[in-house]
Amino acid sequence: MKIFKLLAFAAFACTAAMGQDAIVNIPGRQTFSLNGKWNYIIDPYENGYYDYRYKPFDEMSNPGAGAFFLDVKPKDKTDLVEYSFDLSPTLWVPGDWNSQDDRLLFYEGTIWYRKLFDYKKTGDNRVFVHFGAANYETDVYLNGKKLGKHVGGFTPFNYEITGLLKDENNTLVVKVDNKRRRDAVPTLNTDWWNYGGITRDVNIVEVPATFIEDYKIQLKKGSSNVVEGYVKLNGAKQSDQVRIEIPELKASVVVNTGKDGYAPVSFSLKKVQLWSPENPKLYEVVIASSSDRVTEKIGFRTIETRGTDILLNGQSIFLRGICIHEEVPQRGGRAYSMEDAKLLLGWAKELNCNYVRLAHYPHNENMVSLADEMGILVWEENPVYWTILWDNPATYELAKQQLTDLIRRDKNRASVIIWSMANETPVSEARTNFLKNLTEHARSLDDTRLISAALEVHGGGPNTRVVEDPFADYVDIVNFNQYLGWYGAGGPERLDNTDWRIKYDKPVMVSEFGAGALQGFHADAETRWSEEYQEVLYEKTLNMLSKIPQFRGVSPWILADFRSPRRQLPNIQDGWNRKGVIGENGVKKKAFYALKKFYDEMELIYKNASVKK
Ligand code: GCB
Repeated sequence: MKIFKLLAFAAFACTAAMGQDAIVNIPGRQTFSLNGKWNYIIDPYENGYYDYRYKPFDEMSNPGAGAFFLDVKPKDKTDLVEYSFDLSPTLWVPGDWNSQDDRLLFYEGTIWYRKLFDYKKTGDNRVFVHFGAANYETDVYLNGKKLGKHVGGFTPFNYEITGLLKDENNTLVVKVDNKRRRDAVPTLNTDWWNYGGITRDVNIVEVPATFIEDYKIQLKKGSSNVVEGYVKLNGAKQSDQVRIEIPELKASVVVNTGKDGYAPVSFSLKKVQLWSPENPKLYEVVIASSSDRVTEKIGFRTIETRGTDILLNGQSIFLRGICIHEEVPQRGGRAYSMEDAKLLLGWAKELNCNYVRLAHYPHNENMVSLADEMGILVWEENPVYWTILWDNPATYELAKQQLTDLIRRDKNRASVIIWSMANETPVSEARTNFLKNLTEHARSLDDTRLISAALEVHGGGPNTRVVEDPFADYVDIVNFNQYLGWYGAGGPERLDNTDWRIKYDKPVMVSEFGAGALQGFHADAETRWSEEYQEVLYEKTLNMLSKIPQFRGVSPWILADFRSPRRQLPNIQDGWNRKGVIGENGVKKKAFYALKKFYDEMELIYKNASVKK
């Protein structure tokens, strides 16, 4: 009996960890927002999850019991009488908890959230609760029943709640735990703030009994007019006819889904205007089955490499980029809204960027939809950062799941051109295999985009730097991070006499360089932390990199100062990484203008070169 219970629990835990595939294009669906104020209980010892013998309530005969007790008024139950959501304060969702309550700035642990809501669905429609993301482990309970557990801090997930939903007085309880873990992705050690909480939108999504769960509508690899992709239905009526239409182009096709709800899609476009930074043209695409209809704006473009060139729609392009963390410095917290995206990408545009590196994990969806509209190319990154447990199969599965979910979410975004596998990972056989397997997986899901990773550099003598990494053989673009003139011996003068040895016949980009500067601190260019030091380092680095023959783009570190617990130098850092070209207060530093000047020049050079051709 005991064994049976254990097995039953193991099966539950397994499906829970995997979750259900997230529905794509939430803005294109019928939704009811659960954003707003949620009551919360800080639970560092996880009393709501474990009993006094440290046995999870979820493993008992009534999974979700612990959370259920948290739902009800203290006087109704004897267990956990110390807790009351009704008497608890509120946090704003979406949002990290660290920036909303002074007591939580450094908090790493469990917080319980509760939202009460009424919702009346129509007919035999189905209903899901969808989370844009919550960091890092999330257990979800509705009306006292466990829906599942999701692992991973930056990707969407949803649970079907059709059978549990009541017209009135629904209680949604969510346990979020942001404790760092050695075997997690990312792992214990990062250079950013471990913001916890329900950091992105929460929506109730209502769909027909059989609905369009997912689709890919993109140009076929190597073609500038053939659309290739698929549609996938979810529901009882899997075999159906689905029409895909682009009214503005008078293009359409009808496909028949099989018993698994899946159908490949292929059709050609006449006179399509290709999406580019200069002309970020998006077309309305309509996808309609016999019971569901979804629309989305999608752009069409090609991206490939040829020798050392990156070709966008067949034209050689230089990627004028900047790295961005998902953080609004003035607020000192996670970015989540369209307004936040406008601020961050607006700054990138002011720099004359045509490209951004969204570091070091998947950012919220507003960033990529706005990038589509603004014509900004995007690098998206899996949070495989520094010292992951390369030999642990479960860690690999976590990395793979997060990459899968990211590609599922953003595969229809024209702006996204690069999937990055990792950042600054130390070379070893286990690590290279790990990244190689991830790469093969990414290519199997999406062969239309480029694969890269931020690699490391090593010395090859006093004035030589070498880029040589076995993983470089598997990527389309060789990217590396380098901090000459900041980390290591010497200052910016080192940048005047360093040569680069890069043997790869591939485009080369520099995914990071930079220097710390406190906005408003002025001194000579030899004084660390001054705006002048950072400015000169930018000028010299850009000059040095321009001499690398395969140099096709750069994303300096970083757009704005960001919080990091590793950065504690008093009066200078005070908990902030100061490598932003914009200060924590939103004020631009001198390096901002040095970078913009370089980008204005590069834009001209590439424009003239394309005119000559
Ligand atoms: C790096 C990391 C980045 C750090 C940066 C720094 O190489 O990729 O996450 O924040 O250096 O400031 O040292």
